[in-house]
Amino acid sequence: MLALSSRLALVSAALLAPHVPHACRLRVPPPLLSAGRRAVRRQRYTGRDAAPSPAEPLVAAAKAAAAAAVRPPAPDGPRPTDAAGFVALATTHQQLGQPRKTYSLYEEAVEAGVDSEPVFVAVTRALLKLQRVDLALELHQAHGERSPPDASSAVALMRALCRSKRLDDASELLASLERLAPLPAVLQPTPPPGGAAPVASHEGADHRVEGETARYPLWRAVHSSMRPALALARLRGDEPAAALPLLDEMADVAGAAAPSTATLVELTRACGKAKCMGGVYACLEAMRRAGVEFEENHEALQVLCDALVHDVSFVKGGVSMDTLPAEWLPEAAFVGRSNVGKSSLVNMLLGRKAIAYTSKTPGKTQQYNYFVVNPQRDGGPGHFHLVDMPGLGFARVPAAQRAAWRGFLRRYLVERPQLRLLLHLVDGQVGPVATDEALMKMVAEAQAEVAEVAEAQPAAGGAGEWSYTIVLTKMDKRGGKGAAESERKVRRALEKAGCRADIRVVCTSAKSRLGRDDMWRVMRPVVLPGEADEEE
Ligand SMILES: Nc1nc2c(ncn2[C@@H]2O[C@H](COP(=O)(O)OP(=O)(O)OP(=O)(O)O)[C@@H](O)[C@H]2O)c(=O)[nH]1
Ligand SMILES: [Mg+2]
Repeated sequence: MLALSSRLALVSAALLAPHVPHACRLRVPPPLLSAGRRAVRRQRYTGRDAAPSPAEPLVAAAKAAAAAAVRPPAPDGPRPTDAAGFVALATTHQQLGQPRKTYSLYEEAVEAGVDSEPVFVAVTRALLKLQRVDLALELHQAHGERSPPDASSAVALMRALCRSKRLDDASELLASLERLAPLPAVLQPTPPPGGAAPVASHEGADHRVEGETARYPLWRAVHSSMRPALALARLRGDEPAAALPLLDEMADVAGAAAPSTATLVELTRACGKAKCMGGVYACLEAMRRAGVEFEENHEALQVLCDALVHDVSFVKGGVSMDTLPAEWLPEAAFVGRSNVGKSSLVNMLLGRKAIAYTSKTPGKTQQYNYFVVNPQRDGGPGHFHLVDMPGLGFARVPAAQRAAWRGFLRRYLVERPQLRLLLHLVDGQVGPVATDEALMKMVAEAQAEVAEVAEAQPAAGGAGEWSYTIVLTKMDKRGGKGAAESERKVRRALEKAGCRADIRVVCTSAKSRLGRDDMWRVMRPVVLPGEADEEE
């Protein structure tokens, strides 16, 4: 706030400047205007016009300020001697539509030895307003040789390059800024004790690097907004292969350098449209690292699901090994006791209301129901099968039938090379029961058998091996404490059955959609099977 006397002086100056065209006069709020008028009237009434009054120096200063404010510097007048003069002149040239003259102001300011930073900012802004992104880029290159640009100018230039589809220039700009603003020293990886590999941590970066380096805002802008902006432009330009490395790098940062949730949601949607499944997974990872709460952010969850599932349809129901689809597609199978919520979870995962039939009456699903996801991808990433299996241990099914189903399941686990992921659903309220323990035992034996075969045939590259995950269902009925208790019970049962110790346990609810993001994380080897092959 200006002091009252200065405000009065400014008002008076506005009134006392009759040579200034009406439209150019200072806009003064009405209460101040009347205060100004009163000040002028008082001067007239007291007849002090002739003698210098104490207010006069102020009025003179305000007159000068008003004149400077209303009269932009003449474009061909005397050259400015300070940064403010160059900044004002940049506006004049921009208003006159003179991009070259605007550009040369920066060089002039450098030669004149004034503080070139504000001039650089003003000239960049003026050039972008004149839509001369080429000159703005040239300016950034010239300035970058002296010092790193300010973050907001760099972001504005990156956005303008993306808008005008100069994506190769945008990539070069990004690379040069990454060189100019490297990872702050405080975030450099430090080897943890015990000789483990060093890990770069961006968590809590804001807090730790405050004041450490002037380049920090630029480093942050590069990660949180410039790289995502370029990735988005690449996706929209139908260049998913060029977008993917940018998205993967984005997924590596967190804390201060993480993009906003809105940016990540927009990127996820664009990845879905560009059929870039790896990109969707990079966004999912970036959301995890940015701490996005999916339960509270249903939009993010829906966008994620829409990006991964364009199209889904029922294929067929298999009742024996010979009647399963012969097509080679990676598959994820949902298994568990009757009524545990398998069909409901298939619907929840796919974002469909009732593609798999659910029922309060146990024993609804009687065959291996195959659903094909994204058939238009034609064997590429994101084209896979989901299998909704019949419930195990249902008492009203004849014993012979139950034994036949068990035999079929055993063969399926050992002899089905398409199987990549077995999701064993356990009621989160009840915990594992005898049927679950029997299934865990069968899984441990089947996995050992598959691993033995894989070892005997190393040329097959581990074909036939699959991962196993426990999914706790109906967790909307249990609180956070209940989840920990259910997980403990599951871990004990797994150990007893001889299963591996690193098996994942995921909490879900088909009702509240809890755990849909985790389910998709678990589904990664099915959605992106090529990636797993590369790792092997
Ligand atoms: N509260 C709650 N109820 C659920 C949830 N998931 C499923 N249910 C209910 O549990 C019952 C059984 O669900 P289904 O999805 O048909 O179970 P299923 O495992 O496919 O059953 P079978 O096909 O008979 O083996 C239905 O009444 C569902 O509405 C959940 O997450 N929360
Ligand atoms: Mg079912």
